[in-house]
Amino acid sequence: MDKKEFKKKFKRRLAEKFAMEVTDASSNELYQTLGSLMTSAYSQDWRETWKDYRENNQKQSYYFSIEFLPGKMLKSNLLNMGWLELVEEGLDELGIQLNDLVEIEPDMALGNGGLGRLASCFMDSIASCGLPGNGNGIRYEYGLFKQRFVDNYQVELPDEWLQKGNLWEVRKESKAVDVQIGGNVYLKPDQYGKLSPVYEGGSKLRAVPYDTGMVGYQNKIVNTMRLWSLEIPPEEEDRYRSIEARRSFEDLTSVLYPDDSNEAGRKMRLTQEYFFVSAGVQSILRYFKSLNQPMDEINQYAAIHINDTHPAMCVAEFMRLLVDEEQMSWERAWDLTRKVMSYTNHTIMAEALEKWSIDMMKNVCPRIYQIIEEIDRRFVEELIGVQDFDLIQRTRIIQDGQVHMAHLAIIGSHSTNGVAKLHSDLLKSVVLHDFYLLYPDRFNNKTNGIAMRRWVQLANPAMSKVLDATIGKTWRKNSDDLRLLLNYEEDDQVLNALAEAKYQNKRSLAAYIKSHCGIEVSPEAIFDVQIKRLHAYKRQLLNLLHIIKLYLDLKENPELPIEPRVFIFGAKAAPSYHYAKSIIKVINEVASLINADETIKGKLKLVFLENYNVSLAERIIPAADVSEQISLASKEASGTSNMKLMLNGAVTIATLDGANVEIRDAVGDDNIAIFGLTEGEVYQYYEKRNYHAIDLYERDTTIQKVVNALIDGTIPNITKEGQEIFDSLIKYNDEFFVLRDFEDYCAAQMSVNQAYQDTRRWRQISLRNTANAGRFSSDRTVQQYADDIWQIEPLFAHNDNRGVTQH
Ligand code: 475
Repeated sequence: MDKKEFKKKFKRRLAEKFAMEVTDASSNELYQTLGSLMTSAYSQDWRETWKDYRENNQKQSYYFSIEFLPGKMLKSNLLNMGWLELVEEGLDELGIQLNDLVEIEPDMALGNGGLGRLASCFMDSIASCGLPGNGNGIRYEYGLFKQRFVDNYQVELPDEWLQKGNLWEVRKESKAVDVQIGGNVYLKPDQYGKLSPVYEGGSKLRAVPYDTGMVGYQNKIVNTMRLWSLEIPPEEEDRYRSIEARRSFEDLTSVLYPDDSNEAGRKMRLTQEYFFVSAGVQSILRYFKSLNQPMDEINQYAAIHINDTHPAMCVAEFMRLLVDEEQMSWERAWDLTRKVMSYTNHTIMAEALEKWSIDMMKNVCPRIYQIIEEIDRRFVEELIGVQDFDLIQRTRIIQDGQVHMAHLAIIGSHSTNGVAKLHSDLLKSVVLHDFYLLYPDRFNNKTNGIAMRRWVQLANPAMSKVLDATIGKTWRKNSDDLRLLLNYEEDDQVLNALAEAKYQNKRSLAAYIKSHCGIEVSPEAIFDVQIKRLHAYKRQLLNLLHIIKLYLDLKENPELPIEPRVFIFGAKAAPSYHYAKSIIKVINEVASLINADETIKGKLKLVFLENYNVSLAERIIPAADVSEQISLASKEASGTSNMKLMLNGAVTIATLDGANVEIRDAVGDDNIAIFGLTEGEVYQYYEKRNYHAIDLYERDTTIQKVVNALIDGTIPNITKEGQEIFDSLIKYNDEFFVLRDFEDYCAAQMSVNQAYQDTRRWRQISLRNTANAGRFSSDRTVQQYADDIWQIEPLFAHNDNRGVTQH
């Protein structure tokens, strides 16, 4: 399609859909028109991709995730379709700004943070690598809450993302399945004495899939992200006549649980989990049966991936369908289940390790509980006398009245992976050590990655242009080619061009900050960024204490030779996470104090941007000079904002945690500021129980001064919150070693300050960060999953020109 044709089609579609001309149409009508042109254009490829998989009996992977966090899809789809430039120019000629239409699309925010965003980066990469893989999740009516600040406190508003409809989804009524919830199940012998389940009571839920095309990068592949929506089956209408009954039914899948890395343990959450697990597994089996292949070979057609433990019931549901519905023997079914399933662990935080009480599970999915009980019984039976008794007790699925979901996922699958080298090592040596003893071959690492297309090509067109002009365009397909940039680290023209692109991005972020927060910030200042969920272990508090220190130092000596700095935060706190909300309040109050204080001559600014989400990340990241990755070593499984920021040329201040370790290896010690305890030192403290925060506080006058500012009235309006945080450090012994790492952190900050003063050197460091980021592409990550875990291959062209781009 050329520009002329696009304009013609666009005008025609607008006339057909709305009976309008461009000049009369609203942005929303124009957006709908463009979207409809796009979906009808890729639908053909979508159908053909699907047909090709089917006709080739292609093995497919199914990524089960309770969260997906795609953000906006308009530009990403345009880019992957190869339409971006053409549409941008064509619209411009019609007097329409593409970016105005982009604003219309709500962020699709069916996830909390890292885990959900990773799932969406994978969806983009799986399609872009031409791999046959699908997503399976929940179509929440409300996405992650919208964050507003009122009196500097976080308040949460509902995210009604579907209000204006959703362009990209297709409701597939014909593919609906029913999910049985609750009731009683007992086993009854049939005429041959085989036990089959008989269900009594309970209710049937109708699961209706909404499919969204996952468009591959200029390769004609369109995969499917399938999200299940809950409906009342027509035959059950009578039970839901009253408004309350209807409401409580519909509530089941209407909201995403807003806790990141925390297990809420509510019955509704368990229902959500079983709902999308059962619907997804049923639909995989139904598809497989339509292929008329022997059931025994299903592992050659399907790989089911369990993204964290939330979908761990896939193991039991798959067993249920094979044993109860397909009459397969337990042993054969179990062998297949383990071959089909694989599992990723995303966190070592104890409070995130999912456990369900037996009672609740019996209540929500009684048959699944029976099957888990049998898996557990056989697990113990097999190991007794072979393995140490205590080891068996520690690894069994059911313990102390609770079902341990990670145990189910590990025992019922052939692969368990962590998400960065350090994390995978910790799984083997500490967190899942017992399982490593039992199944050493199942453990492996798959370091996370990010969708380079979104995080450079879309988010940072200014830098992308410089890259094209410097190293050619191959980096757009093969991110390892970013390394070619290293040839230019002494080339002032390139260094300046990259710096100019950064400056441009900083100017537009400064404009956003001005219009959204009313705060004036200078694009000449260092933009220092920490963007991630608010969590004690991520240590936004450490960042804040350093800011308070700088402020107090500047108050004492306004001539202090520091580079002007703008500290930028973006973070949501779980609504029930009281401590995290207190941190937000205090950061906001410190911001009010600092930003209004003229005596420090604008050397310091603090901006907490409201409602951090994927779209805001796309604005902040290209403008960042410094990336804060300061979690307590051993706590952050991987991190992915660290990768996005380095890719966009930010210099990282980091602890040796998660993927920071691999970022350090990629750029070398001179191009990153490492500080703080190592994971080994943290474990030493745990073992010896010899950390005493109060000693540090009493000994170190700087720490005293800074920490006292929380309670001595220096910062207004934080009487309660300041005390709470003060107590967490002093009275409750600083669980995350903030004070222990404080001095080292300040030194690292100082070294960054100095490096920035040498402009040329800073630009070189920045260039080296971008140049070495290629390995963190999620294209690489999903290819490793495909090769090592799922054993799936790209579809090769067998007719016409449906070629597949190889990476
Ligand atoms: C890690 N979320 C990051 C990222 O691997 C890592 C959501 C609901 C309930 C419980 N937990 C969650 C997470 O655990 C999560 O997002 N984990 C994150 O996964 C991708 O990069 O280090 O914290």
